[in-house]
Order: sequence, then structure tokens, then C-alpha cells
Amino acid sequence: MPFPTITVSDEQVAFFHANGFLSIDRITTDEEIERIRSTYDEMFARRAGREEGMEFDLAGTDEEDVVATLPQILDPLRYAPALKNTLYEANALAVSKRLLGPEAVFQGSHAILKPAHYGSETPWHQDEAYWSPDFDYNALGVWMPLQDATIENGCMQFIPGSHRLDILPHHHVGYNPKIHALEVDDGAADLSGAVACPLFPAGATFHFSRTLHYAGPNRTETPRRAFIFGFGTPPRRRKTSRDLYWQRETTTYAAQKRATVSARQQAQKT
Ligand SMILES: O=C(O)CCC(=O)C(=O)O
Repeated sequence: MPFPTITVSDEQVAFFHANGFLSIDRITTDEEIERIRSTYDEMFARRAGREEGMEFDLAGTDEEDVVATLPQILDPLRYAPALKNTLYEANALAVSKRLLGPEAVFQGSHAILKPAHYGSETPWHQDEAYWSPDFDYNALGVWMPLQDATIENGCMQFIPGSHRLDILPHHHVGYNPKIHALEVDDGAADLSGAVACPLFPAGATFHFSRTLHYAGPNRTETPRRAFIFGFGTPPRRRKTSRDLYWQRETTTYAAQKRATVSARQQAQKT
């Protein structure tokens, strides 16, 4: 892993803790962005991870013959090793340690593509609405675009201070449990003070795992690509599980494929 080349100031750390998000102008070099972008496009073109349920349409029901409007790849480093050991990751980890504490470690990655012209919105949500209800978290997401990110193509937007809220009630988009994306229930939060964070390529945003966030549809001529990391201190097991009832309703094709892979792996172990 390269040595980190950036840090954040005490003022930026204080801003993150007060507001639940932080935007920075540069997290890696333009050369690295170019390299990542060609690997990223190749990975989405071959729909890496589709058979295992790791590539799917976030915003739709993900049938084979329907065009995906918000394709996502989970764990892209597994499918494209060229995405490993980047300066982006080194800098994202260094900043995450400043924001969360020195015990923060890498916890995962994903990639979300909003295709040109018809890329869907990513609805308002808290990341923890997707996570295991058995743990408490001290975690954040780092979001890096591979081209300009604007309001028109779907840059990140945040509700300041929402990281202090509990996990709010969510539902699958359209109340359709075949759709992976979750959306906070209507009226559960005041979304009026949203702050949009446009970025140049190689900029990045950081947000706490409870911060309400959204990214609009892509109505521009070019794809909006985002490469996302998660970092956190070790999750702490709760005495009682939270009741994130919307997770029990999930019936996506991708979740079924992942369950089949996991059952096969268990059977091979025994
Ligand atoms: O890239 C997007 O559209 C949304 C990203 C997001 O929700 C996240 O990084 O937590």
C-alpha cells in the first residue's frame, strides 16, 4: 500500500463530527483516477460478480432482460485486483483514522454506476439500515467520483446533523422487496436542509454510517461513476438486536444468489 499523502485539519475533523459529513478536494492523483476509471469501466462492462449476486441493479428488480438503471458491484477489489493498493485507499484510511480513531480499518468497498441519460436516483437513506442489526458501529463511507460529480449527474447530498439520529424506518424502493435499494420512510426525517457536495474528479466525501444521504439521477451525457470504501473501528455486538424489519422482507435475486453461494461454501467445509 502506498504511503498516505494527505491529512485533514482539526477544523475538518470538528466539521465532520458536527455535521456528519466532510468534503475534500483531493484524495488521489489525476493519473490514478485515469487508471481506476479504465478498470472500473471494464469491470461494469463484463458485469463482474453477477453470477454470485455481487453485481445487480440497486434501483430495479434486476431481471436478466431488463436494462439496469443503477448497477452496483459489491467488493470490486475481488473482481478487479488492479483496484487494490491505491493511493486513494491509503489516503482514505489515513483520513478515516483521523475521523474515527486509530483503530479504524478497511471494512469493504463497492462501486455504483449511474449510466448516462437514465441513471436512477439513489434514495435518501442511512447506510446502517442495510447493516446487521446485531452490532453497534463507529463507521463511515468514503465516496470518490471518477469524473466531475454535479447535482445534474448525481453528486452526494447530506442532511447535516442526521448522524445523531437513531436508525430511522426504511422500506424497499416502491415498497417492492425485490428491489435492493432502501429509502427512509416518508416523514421520518426532515430532508429540507440537504447540502449537495459537487466534486471534481479525485475529490471525495466522507459520511458517518447514520448520516442521511442521497444522490440524484444522472440526466447528463456521460456516466457518473463512484468508487466507495467503508472504514470503521471493530463493531460491538449488542445485547439485543435492533428490529430492522425491512431487512427480513428482502427477496432480491441477488440476495438469493449470495445465499446459494454461501450455502455451497458451508457444505464444502463440512
Ligand atoms: O453513489 C451513489 O449513488 C450513492 C452512494 C451511497 O449511498 C454511499 O456511498 O453510501
